[in-house]
Amino acid sequence: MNDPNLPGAAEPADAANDHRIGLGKEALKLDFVDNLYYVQGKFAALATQHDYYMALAYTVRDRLLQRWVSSATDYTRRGSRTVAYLSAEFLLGPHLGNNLINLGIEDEVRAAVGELGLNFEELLAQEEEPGLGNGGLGRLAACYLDSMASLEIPSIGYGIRYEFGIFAQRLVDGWQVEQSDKWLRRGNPWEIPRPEWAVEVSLGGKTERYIARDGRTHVRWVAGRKVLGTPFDTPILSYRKNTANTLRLWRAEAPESFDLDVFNRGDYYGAVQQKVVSENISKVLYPNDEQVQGKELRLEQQYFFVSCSLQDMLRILRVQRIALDRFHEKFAVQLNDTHPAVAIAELMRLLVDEHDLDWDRAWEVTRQSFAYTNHTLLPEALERWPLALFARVLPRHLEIIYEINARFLEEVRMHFPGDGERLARMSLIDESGERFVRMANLACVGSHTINGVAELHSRLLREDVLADFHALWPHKFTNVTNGVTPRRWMALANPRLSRLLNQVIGEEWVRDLDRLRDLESCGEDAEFRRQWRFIKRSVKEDFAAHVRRATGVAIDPASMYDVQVKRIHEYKRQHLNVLHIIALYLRIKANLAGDVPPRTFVFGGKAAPGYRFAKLMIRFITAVGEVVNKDPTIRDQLKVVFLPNYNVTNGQRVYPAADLSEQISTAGKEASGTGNMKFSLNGALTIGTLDGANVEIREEVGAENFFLFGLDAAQVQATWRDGYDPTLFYRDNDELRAVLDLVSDGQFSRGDRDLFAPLVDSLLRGDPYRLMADFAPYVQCQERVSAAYRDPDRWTRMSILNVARMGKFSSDRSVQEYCSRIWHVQPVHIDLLSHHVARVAAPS
Ligand code: F58
Repeated sequence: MNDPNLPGAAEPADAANDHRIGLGKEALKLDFVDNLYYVQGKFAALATQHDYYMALAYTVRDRLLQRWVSSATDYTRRGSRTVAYLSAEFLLGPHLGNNLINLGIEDEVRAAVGELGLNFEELLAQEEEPGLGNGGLGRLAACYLDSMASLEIPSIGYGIRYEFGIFAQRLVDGWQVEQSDKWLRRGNPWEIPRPEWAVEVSLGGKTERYIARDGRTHVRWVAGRKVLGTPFDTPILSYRKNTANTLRLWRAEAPESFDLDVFNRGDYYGAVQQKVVSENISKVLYPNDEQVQGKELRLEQQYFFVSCSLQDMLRILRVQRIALDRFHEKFAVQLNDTHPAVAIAELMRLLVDEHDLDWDRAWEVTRQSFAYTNHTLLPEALERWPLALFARVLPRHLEIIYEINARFLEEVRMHFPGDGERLARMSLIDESGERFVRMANLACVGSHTINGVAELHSRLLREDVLADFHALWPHKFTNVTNGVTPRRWMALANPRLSRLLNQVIGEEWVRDLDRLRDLESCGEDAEFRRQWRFIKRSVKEDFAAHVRRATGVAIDPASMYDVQVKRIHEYKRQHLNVLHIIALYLRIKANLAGDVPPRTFVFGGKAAPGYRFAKLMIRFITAVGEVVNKDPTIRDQLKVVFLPNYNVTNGQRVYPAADLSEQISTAGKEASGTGNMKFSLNGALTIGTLDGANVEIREEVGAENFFLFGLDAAQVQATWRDGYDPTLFYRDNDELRAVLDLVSDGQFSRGDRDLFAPLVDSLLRGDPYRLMADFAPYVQCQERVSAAYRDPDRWTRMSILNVARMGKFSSDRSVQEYCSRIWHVQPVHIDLLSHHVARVAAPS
């Protein structure tokens, strides 16, 4: 091992100090000062903390660029098969700390900025996180980029450069208030615009038929308007390899030519207005999770980034002199849910209309290019576009979808003759009432592989949501259970635990998470358990200090931290958690609690701005907190905090501090969950239902190390089939009745009996998420949790075993499965170009 460019390798003294690439402290210091002056244009007397952060970010970026140019050069030279990961969301989180971990220069940088008289943590805290996603789906895309780079898989992430990411959440009088996320306000040092690769995207207008020179009828799309897509590239660094891949996000602008037209008509304001309309497309991330809105602008967003990305892929083919009809050999295109599914029609249009391929060949290429990941079981989250809207925005694509549909339905008829109902269900067009384009059906028809994100989810897709497609094409279906990156969610988020792991099992676990197994025997070592507890305790102290700053509430690090952080949704059942808190509250007040260990309940999560019930759930949490936290009879045995603005940064704070992870969704509703994995990897135990990846987590860590409760998916289904009466639980369970009566009486709303009435009503009238059935089992299960927590040695053993057995849930494993079973892409090892070559010989 003598690669001078790999961190940790024996570096010649001069390489460590090379200008802009050296990883040694002195080079970092020099370049930092250089960047402050020459890039940021500041000097000590005027520089703010943010200027220093920018200088440091540029210093780190310089090191990334050498790896990035080397990777791009290698991929181009070899024409490497490449994953194109299409996702409307990438929830990245801050770059700086992560890049330092991946480069392996955290200590050097800490020392360098220290010697310059600066505080490293303070600089890190300056970074605005790019919150370009809603939740699990967007964060998964970010974890997969990290793993693809670290596994040396050639890949490009394609998405939208939203000017405003997910809103910032504040709490005012216990209610959620949204604030726009101006993450670009002070500049983004991690991205590089590439205006030379901008592309035009058409929207609206009409189609025309004409006879081309080959004598065949062709179709021309006469656009109503055009927008320009400019790519902004962010390097995605691998963990201690030379690979740096690209995340390419598109920003919408008005094309010059279009401007000119309007100017020439003398309509200056009209021209500016056009600009505004065009730029709107990449203005803001839609903040809804699970409940899709059929908004025209959203369809425009989806089509915009998809068309830009496919045109970009065609450009890459041209540069590498690869024939168009070998598109599928060069690219494995992954559709992250149906949001980019219009890509199927767009690739057909590009190949057939713009590049004269015949339909059958184009369709073969298309079908061999795409694979589709489904992320939901909720019917209301399946995307469908009103036909009239679709026709208005994408007239040509609708024609193409009709043609695909006609041929597809012919195939269905052949397989299932005389089954009209099946035909109606499978059609790409929903004609049961108002007509819609069904995006999941389009994705299934145009993809070679369809996967769910956990075993249970994939089974429910096969048996229920996509059963008709499974009956027709069973070979297309597979499962890839989600995973999370151990770099961000362990090494970066939990440095203390990581240091202990490094000491005891070596450092390889970061790239090979199965190595955690070596911890299994440590649970029997009393000294190790003591260290384990010491670390958890100190992380909990830091978290308490953070909670104090963020909310003003004092929490006790000696109490059990019982945490539920995720988007707020009825199916995730934060309100079930609250009902349990109220039950404990009543028990303590009645002196019936016995010897319960003190608990701190931590909640965090955003509600979609238009989802009134979810906002009321937040108010319910904060209202119970207000009463419980200041009730002297509770004597600090219970605390309830709502941590505002749950995002990646706050996730990095909370997962390492948690003792108990709440994964309590109604069975059959959560596709996978990934927070469940982050908690367990940081030593929290899980209380959960048999839903999503909980099933597999429990399998891995062992039933005896997992707190299971509640109906399973089949039992939930049975309640729908056989009837369900939530009032019976109210009638028969005294504790549940007391809890709900207290809420109805206005105990948590200063006597206002109306405030939480919608909540209580939803439970007593229908209870679609089956909280009433699961309440008693949940409370009993929580008693088992308390009993286990009272025995620190037992709890610690369980915690160690949880971590030791979580290796499966690395996103490296997930990505490897995609690579071997779906993408058929191989790793490419990158040799670092020398500084000199990188500077002068990069291909255009
Ligand atoms: C989530 N979906 C699933 N959607 O709910 C979760 O179980 C799973 O672990 C995760 O995907 C990753 O597979 C999700 O986050 C969204 O946020 C969409 C945003 C766009 C509108 C529709 C929902």
